[in-house]
Amino acid sequence: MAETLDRARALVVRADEVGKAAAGARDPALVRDRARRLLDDARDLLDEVRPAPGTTNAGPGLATGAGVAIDQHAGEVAALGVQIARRMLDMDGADLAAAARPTAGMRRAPTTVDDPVRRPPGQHLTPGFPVLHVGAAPTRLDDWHVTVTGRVHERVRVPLDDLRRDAVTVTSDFHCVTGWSRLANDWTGIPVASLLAAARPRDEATHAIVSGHAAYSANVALADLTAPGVVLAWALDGASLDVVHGGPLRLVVPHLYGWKSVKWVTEIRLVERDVPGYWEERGYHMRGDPWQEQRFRND
Ligand SMILES: Nc1nc2c(c(=O)[nH]1)N[C@H]1C(S)=C(S)[C@@H](COP(=O)(O)O)O[C@H]1N2
Ligand SMILES: [Mo]
Repeated sequence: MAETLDRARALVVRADEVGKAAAGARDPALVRDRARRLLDDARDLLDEVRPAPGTTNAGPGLATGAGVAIDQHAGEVAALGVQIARRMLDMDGADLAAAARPTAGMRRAPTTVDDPVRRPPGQHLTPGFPVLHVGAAPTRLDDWHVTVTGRVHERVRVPLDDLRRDAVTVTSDFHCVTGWSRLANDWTGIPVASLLAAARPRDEATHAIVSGHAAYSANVALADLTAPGVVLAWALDGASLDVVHGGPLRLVVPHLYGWKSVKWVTEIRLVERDVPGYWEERGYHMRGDPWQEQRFRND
């Protein structure tokens, strides 16, 4: 099982190398060839780890511990390898090189120079900005608003346009549990602390369940949710946030693994004890600190 995970991670590292090679490539055909082989390998691995039809990795099986989670995680990483390789094949050599440079409306390249000091253990940079979520992105985006519910003195419901009045821009790194990191992202949004202050949390509130489109959710301790740099964001690197990356409104908790950064946020519910969200129910860690490699429940 752990070996599968290593193989999956190696795929993403290879994708990273192909991406870097592409930027200075004299022979685009060679790069495409490497990307194609990568795609084949990633698909093979994905087939291996995908549960047989009719079975599921989720649910009570998790009582057996991190094994199931690692299996699912390897699937997620392999899927990421497929995604990256496919994207590479969709581009020709020139496009791949261009992908390493800033695009119009962006102040910097999607993947900047590596900074090992800022990469937590087991993480590496990937080309571009992978898109990772379960289910499909929402299609109805008008009239977006977020509610703060649960253990609060005052339930609030704030339309996105009102949030925009208190905009801040913060720079932070993003680390996905599948092993990729994207450094130096400029997120524009509202500090979650200000939104929560408006709802006046009750004394007994210790955690929040942040939920969004497609029944996704993540649990975050209030101390983590109100930390500096934690925002509900609608723009990234100077451009409005793509729907696939969580636009019109996503949570960004840069000091925890990316699965806590819920996309398409509609509700923050304050609770008086730590209850698992979507991935936590499936074996991921309750907190998810990348510097301590808190990937799975028992880490
Ligand atoms: N609503 C929703 N938010 C989500 C997810 C999801 O499946 N649904 N996936 C999470 C995971 S595992 C990661 S790593 C990041 C990925 O963000 P990105 O697609 O913008 O790179 O979104 C997080 N937020
Ligand atoms: Mo993730």
